[in-house]
Amino acid sequence: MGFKKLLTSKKALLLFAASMLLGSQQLMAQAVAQGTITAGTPDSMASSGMWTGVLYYVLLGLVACFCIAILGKILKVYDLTLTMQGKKPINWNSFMAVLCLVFLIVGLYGAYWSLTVQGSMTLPKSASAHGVDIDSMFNLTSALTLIVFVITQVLLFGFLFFYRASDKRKAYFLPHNNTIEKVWTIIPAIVLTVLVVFGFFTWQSVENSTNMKGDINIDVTGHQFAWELRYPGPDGKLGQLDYRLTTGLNKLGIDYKDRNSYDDLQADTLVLPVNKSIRLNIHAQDVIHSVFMPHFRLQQNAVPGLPTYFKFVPTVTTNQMRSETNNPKFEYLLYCNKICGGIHYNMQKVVRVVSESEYQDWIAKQKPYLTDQLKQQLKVAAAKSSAGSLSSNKLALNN
Ligand SMILES: [Cu+2]
Repeated sequence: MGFKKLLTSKKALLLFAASMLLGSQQLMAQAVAQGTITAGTPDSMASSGMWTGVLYYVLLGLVACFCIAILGKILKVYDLTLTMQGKKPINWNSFMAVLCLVFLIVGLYGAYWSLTVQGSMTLPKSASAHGVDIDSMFNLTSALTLIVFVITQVLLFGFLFFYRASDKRKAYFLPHNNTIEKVWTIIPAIVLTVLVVFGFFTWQSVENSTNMKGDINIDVTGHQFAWELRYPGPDGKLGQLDYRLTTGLNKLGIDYKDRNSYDDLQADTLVLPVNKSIRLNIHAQDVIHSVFMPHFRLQQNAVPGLPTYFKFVPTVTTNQMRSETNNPKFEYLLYCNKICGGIHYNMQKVVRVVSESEYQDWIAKQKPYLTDQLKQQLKVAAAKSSAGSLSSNKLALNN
């Protein structure tokens, strides 16, 4: 095979992709074992050293492929020599059958390795009340599919091994068997029905949260490329928003004709009191973003012009999670889960779950959105408006 042909060969590309994948997975597993990275913090993976390591595994994969090809050629020569000497040639059917058995054992070990080593790289236990239900649904689905996976692989490769072509027996012709048809239709139908119904009720309980009262209402607004947070002030109510009122100072377009807006607060960190029901009101100002808080098993799109919301109860404080994960630097994060533009990766916010008293201390220190500068701007706008210009964002400060 010429070099040009090798480059365009699908098999060669497939081998290259497989070695890249295996190499990066192997290195990630090593990094986790050494404690260089921790579960849930994939950003720290982007080190140049890792890619040199992947290249090493790609080369190792290519060397292994060459060795197998050379071994194949040697066997072929050996086989031809046996034929020339009038001896019994290699039984290729038995040879392939043994290879199938080896493939089954290596493959099953690979699946076990992946479960134990990479399994530890998944997220830690859920930190929200509904997350426990989602996790149990995920675990049940994984357990069932794992059982089916092992049974089907053992049957597939076991049949290839035990019923390989042989001169000593004749193949059994089986055109149709109703019992087998019934078994492999009814059993998957029952299992899938159980999974779908279980999933439906779990999803209903998560999304259909109308009877869960939101103790704290928080506005989360996405724009390219940051999240803005708005907390209600002492009145516990958030004022109305109107995107047409957005200015340099009034970044969210808060409507100050609504008195509930006066004491609204701005914050840099999403701080949540533990075991309280939280309602996130989700907005977007430009393109579709997505509020993604994986530790709370929470994701909801932020759509311009269509406010959405998500209610949930955080159940594990940041400090508890730090001691449980043995990681004193652990932080919950709020990500954007829509590729919304060039600096999409920058849309991260720290989420901190604290006790009720810590929350009260923190909220008391947050600054109001209505700054003196903004008050000044609104007064000018109100004066202009009363002088006959277009109606604008008036401020009724005579309370
Ligand atoms: Cu985004």
